Amino acid sequence: MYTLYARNTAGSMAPEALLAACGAPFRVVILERGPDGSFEDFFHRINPKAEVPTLVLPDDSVMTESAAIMIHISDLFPACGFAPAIGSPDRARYLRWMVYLATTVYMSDLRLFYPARYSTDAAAAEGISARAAAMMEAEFAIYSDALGTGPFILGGQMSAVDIYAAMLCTWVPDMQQLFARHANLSRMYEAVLASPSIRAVWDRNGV
Ligand SMILES: N[C@@H](CCC(=O)N[C@@H](CS)C(=O)NCC(=O)O)C(=O)O
Repeated sequence: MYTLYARNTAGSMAPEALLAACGAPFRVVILERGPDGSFEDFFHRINPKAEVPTLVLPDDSVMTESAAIMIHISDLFPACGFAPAIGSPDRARYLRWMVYLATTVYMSDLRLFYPARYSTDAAAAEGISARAAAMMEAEFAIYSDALGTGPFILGGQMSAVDIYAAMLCTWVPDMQQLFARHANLSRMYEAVLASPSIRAVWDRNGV
């Protein structure tokens, strides 16, 4: 049994959708914040960085880092077809864009919404957010070009990268405007959400 520590709509949504789509046995533990905004003490003992997603594996080892979790789960459930096998021609492209999204769009999103965490100068927050929004737009534009008519990053075959990208789209303050600018992202998002098990996780998260 996998245990996914999560917050609705946060970075745990893609791993939750992947676990569901793979038919993996898992439970979701939704974390609550204390009055000071921090997570409960027990969670800091599981993940010293106190971030979601945090996944406890069946052997009780702990995995963090959303992209690593996506890659690991997809590899463990090859029958689901969400990861090209090691050595297959698509593997490099799959890894490239998974890590791209985790290190660019995800990080820009954090700076956009939590600017105070990125400077000791409170006055800098507005500029950090504004710059992050611009960077996120440029990063999505690069990803949209890479998608082409896809609809997925590997063409006709959905992979874990697409689930991850769909989650990141939901964090854009105006997702419909994003889709108006980037038809490739819109097409990819609709194709990912056509999966009933993924749609059900989006619904459970309240998206
Ligand atoms: N690099 C990490 C980032 C995880 C992360 O920053 N998660 C956010 C939510 S999306 C979080 O839990 N932040 C802690 C907080 O908000 O207190 C990953 O890819 O999993």
